[in-house]
Amino acid sequence: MPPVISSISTQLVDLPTIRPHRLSMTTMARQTLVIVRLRSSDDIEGVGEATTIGGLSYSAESPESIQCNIDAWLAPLLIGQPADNLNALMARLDRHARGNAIARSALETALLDAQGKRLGVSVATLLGGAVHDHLPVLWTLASGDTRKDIDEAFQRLDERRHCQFKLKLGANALGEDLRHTEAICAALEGRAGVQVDINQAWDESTAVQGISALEAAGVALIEQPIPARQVSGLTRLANRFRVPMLADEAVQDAGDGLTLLNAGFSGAFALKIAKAGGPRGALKLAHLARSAGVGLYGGTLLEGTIGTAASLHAWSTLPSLEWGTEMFGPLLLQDDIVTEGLCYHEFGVDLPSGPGLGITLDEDRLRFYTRP
Ligand code: MUC
Ligand code: MG
Repeated sequence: MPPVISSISTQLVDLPTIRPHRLSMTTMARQTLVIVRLRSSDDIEGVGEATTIGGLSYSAESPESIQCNIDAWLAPLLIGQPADNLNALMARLDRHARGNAIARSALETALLDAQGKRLGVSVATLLGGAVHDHLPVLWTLASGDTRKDIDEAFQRLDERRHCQFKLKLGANALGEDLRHTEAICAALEGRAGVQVDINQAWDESTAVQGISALEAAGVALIEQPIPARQVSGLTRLANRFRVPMLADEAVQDAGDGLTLLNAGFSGAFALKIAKAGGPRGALKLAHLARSAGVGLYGGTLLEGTIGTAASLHAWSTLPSLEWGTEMFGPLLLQDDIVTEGLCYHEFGVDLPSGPGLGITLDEDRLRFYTRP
């Protein structure tokens, strides 16, 4: 008799950030993790996590909608089903529920964690095997203050924690954003690389003006300058400039990847397990991109340790990530809900060793931060 899924519970966990994190669409003072605990009849528990950014300001799912849709719709589809066949379980979700990629990602993560624990292997092994055990990680400078950002960058460099930095643009007028970026590029020249993420804030003509100046300042990569649905515009920008365009919100999953490739897009893709409904969907996009010769970037939706570990297990199976990763989510949070955090050193992070995700919840701290 195969084990069956006996229960799935969700809880909202609010963790304060180490400083306000300023993006084009919101400023974050805390991050909310939706923690999913999935138990089976063989007494094995798998843990998953869903996050987004600033309630509904990043996507159509909020922490509260993720919790509600898992509890009311997705969990009942899984409870009572054989726990050890991920393909069958995810196909069942596909058949009966639409959308909700972030919620699905948390469920798929919990299923992978449980199956790894059941078989005594890591999630990366379940996904075909890790080819890297240490991945590069950049840091996002988003305090909203140029001087503070420069000080923060030097501190991270001195600690040998990060040597690539991402700036969040689009909340200010273009001129102000350009002065901010030029000052940071000049301060870090020869010591670290700088890339920017506009999170869809510009229209195309502002993007042409902005990207010309950013290219001249030495910015290495331009992420999602214009709205996600403007595929032709993003393709035009990618063809116009030498500095590469990174598609983020425009490429949620392999279907979007195909749309961008068919349009002639020649930039890079940001992978996120949350966008693609889980680690396996993100890898499907990654393999499509690899076949088309498109570069990859291991993206975050500012996950905590559980979601970051799930992403790392997926990224570790890829032969190359041309643009590295931004799996710094746990470092942005003041505290954690696991017994042992991820190990960040030498400008990157270690892949946690299994079984499953290789992460254990700290029940006391989890209780402390859970929303009543
Ligand atoms: C995004 O859009 O890439 C990643 C890093 C960060 O600071 O925000 C996220 C979201
Ligand atoms: Mg982005």
